[in-house]
Amino acid sequence: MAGQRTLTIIKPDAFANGKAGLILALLERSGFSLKAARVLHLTTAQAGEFYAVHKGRGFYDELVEFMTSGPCMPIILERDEAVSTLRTVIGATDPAEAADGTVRKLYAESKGRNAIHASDSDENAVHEGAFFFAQCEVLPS
Ligand code: 3AN
Repeated sequence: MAGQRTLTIIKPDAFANGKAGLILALLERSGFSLKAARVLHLTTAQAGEFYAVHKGRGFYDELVEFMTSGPCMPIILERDEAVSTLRTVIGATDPAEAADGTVRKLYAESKGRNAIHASDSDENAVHEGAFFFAQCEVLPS
């Protein structure tokens, strides 16, 4: 359903630090329900493909290295205005600039190791959801 779903990833830093449960609780408190979830350790090829849009930027290699440094947790979330609401709930890319109470303010270490990913548009939410999950692995509304 357009506008109702988004893709988040609890990144390797937060997962390794044992913050996955706390982040899920914050997301659920923010009105999201889980429609698909998994734990996986991305390969370099998979991380490179997922972040292909950033290829050529100065932080690309660092980003791929970080995202392959340990397990992460992709999740499809549902609620009204899913993309924009999740962007607000996770906070600014740089935790130093993130608002109080946001996931990144609470759990991110730096602009690179920033705890969580969120899709930036409905179109990318669909694309990113399909990157991680087969249709039969995603719950209906
Ligand atoms: P966001 O995740 O807030 O949408 P983007 O799309 O600008 O941010 O960047 C994607 C990811 O690339 C970020 N989550 C972060 O992990 C990494 N990144 C962005 N800018 C930097 C940077 N200047 N230095 C290191 N990593 C960065």
